[in-house]
Amino acid sequence: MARPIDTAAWRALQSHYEKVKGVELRQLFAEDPRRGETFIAEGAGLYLDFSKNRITAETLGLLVQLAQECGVPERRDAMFRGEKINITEQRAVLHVALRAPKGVQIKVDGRDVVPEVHGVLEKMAGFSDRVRSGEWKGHTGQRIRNVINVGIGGSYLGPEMAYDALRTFTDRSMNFRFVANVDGAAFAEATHDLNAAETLFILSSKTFTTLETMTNAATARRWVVDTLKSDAAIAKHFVAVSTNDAEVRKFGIDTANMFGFWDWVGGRYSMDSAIGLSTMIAIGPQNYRELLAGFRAMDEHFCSAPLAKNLPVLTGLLTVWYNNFFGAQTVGVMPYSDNLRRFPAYLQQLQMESNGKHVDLDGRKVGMQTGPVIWGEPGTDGQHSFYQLIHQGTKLIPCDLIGFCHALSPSKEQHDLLMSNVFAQAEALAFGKTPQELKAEGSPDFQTPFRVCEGNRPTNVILVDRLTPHALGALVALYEHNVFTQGTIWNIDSFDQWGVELGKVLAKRIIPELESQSEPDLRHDSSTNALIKRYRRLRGH
Ligand code: G6Q
Repeated sequence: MARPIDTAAWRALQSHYEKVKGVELRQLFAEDPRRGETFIAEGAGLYLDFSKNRITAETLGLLVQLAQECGVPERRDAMFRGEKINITEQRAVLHVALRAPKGVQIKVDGRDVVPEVHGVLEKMAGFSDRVRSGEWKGHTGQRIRNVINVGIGGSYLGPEMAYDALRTFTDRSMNFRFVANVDGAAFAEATHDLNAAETLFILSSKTFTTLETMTNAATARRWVVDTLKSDAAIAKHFVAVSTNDAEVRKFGIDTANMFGFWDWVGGRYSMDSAIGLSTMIAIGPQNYRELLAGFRAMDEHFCSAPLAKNLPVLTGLLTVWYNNFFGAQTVGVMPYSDNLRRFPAYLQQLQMESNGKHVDLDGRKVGMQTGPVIWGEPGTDGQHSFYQLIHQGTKLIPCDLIGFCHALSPSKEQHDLLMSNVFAQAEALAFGKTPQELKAEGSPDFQTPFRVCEGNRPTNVILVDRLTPHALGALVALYEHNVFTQGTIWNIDSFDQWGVELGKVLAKRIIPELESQSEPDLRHDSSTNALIKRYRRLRGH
C-alpha cells in the first residue's frame, strides 16, 4: 500500500493547508449561512455535526480522496472478509463478526465463524439467565448477589465502561465490580463488604497467563476457599472467559463453565465477545442483543455510507487533518453523561494501543506523526478544570463533545442544563470572544487582553437520542472504525501491541530480585539497580 505522503491527496492537502491554516471558523460560518446544516452526517442513530472544524468543502474533498488513495474502502472490506490484516501477528481482525447476524458468512481459514459466535452468545445467555433468576446458586446454596470481573486492559476497560454506561438497565439487586490492578488494594476494596457465599468471579483473560489477572484470580480463589472452607466451592464461584482451555482447566474451572472467544478478537476490541459476560449478566441477554445491534448498525453504516457522509471515516480523517497538518498532539473526548465517565479511558486504550505505532506495514519508520494522545472527562466536570487550556491556551486540542437528547434520570430540567453546556462550549470554542464584544459588554480595558478567547478551536458534536444499549454499541463501533480509518491512512498495524507485550515480560524478570532473601546480582542500568536496592532496603531485606 502507498505511503500516505506519496499520494497525490497528501501533497494537495499540504499546499491546501498553507492556504487555509489561518482561516477562522467565524469567517467560514459567515460565508456559508447553511454550514451548520450541511457539514453533518448521520448513521446508526448518531448525528455528527462536524461544521465547527477548520475545513472547507475543498478540505473535505481532499481528505476523502486521501481515504480513497490510501485504500480505506478496500482494507475495510478485507477486514470484513476475514483476511489476515493484522500482519505482524498473522491474524484476522474480526470483532465485526461478534455482532454479525445469524446467516451471514465470515470465513477464517475457510471456516465460517458466525455459527460459533452465536453458539457462545447462547451459552452466555443461558448462564446469565440462571444467575439473574437465582437458579445458579453458590456453594452453600445462597443466591449470587455479587459479580466480580477479574481482568485487565482489554479484558477490563470495556466491561467496566459498559456497566457504568448502562447502569439504568442493570439489575439493581446485584453488585458488579471490576478488579484489574495487581495492587492488592483493588481486590481488597472490591470484596471488603461482600459475602463470598454470594459472590461469583468471572476470570476474564484471553491468554489466561496475564500476571495481574492470574495473581488476582489466585487471591480470589484463596478468599472463596478459605471463607467457604471447601475447594469444591470453586465450581460454583468461578467461571472463565478465555481462549486458553488448558490453563482454565489447570486453575480448577470446568470448561463447561468457560466462555470462549478467538485469536481474531483483539483485547481492546473484545467488549462484545464473551468478555462482555458481566455486561450481559448486568443488563440481561435481551439488552445485550440490543447492544450488539447497535454495533452492527454502525458496521453497516461504515460499509455502505459514502465516505463523505461516513461517520467513522469523517472523524478519522479529521483526526489525521489536525494531527498531521496542524501538528495537534491530542484529542479530547468529553461525554456529557455521567454514566460515560469511563468512556474516555476505554477510548484511550482503543486508540492509543491501536495507533501508537512507529513503523508502517512494511516495517519502515512511518516518518510522520501517528496516533494522538486521547484523553477526556465527562462534561460538565471538565469545564471547571482543564477547559481553560482548551479555550485560551496555546495548544490546539480538537474535541469530541458527546450529548444525549433524552435523560435517563427523572430530571428534565437538569438535562436541559447539561445539554446547554454542550452547545455553549462548542459555540464558545469555535467563535470565542473578541475585544469588541468584550468592550460592548463593559469589560474594563486593562482586562480585555486576558478575557479574549480567540475561538477557532475545533469540535465535533455527536448527538444521540438517549444512552441505550443500542446507542452505546453504535458509539463504540464509531470509534473502532474511526481508529481503523486513521491506522489505514498511516499504513500501520492497528491490531498488534508489541509495546504492551514488552511490559508483560520486563516485570517478570524483576519480581525475584525484589523477593529474594539474599542480595540479588543486579544487572540492570545504574538507575534501575539503585531503585531496586533502595526498595529492598526500605522493605527490610
Ligand atoms: C489489548 C491488549 C491488552 C490485553 C491485556 C489483557 O488489546 O492486548 O490490554 O487485553 O493485556 O490480556 P489477557 O486478556 O490475555 O489477560
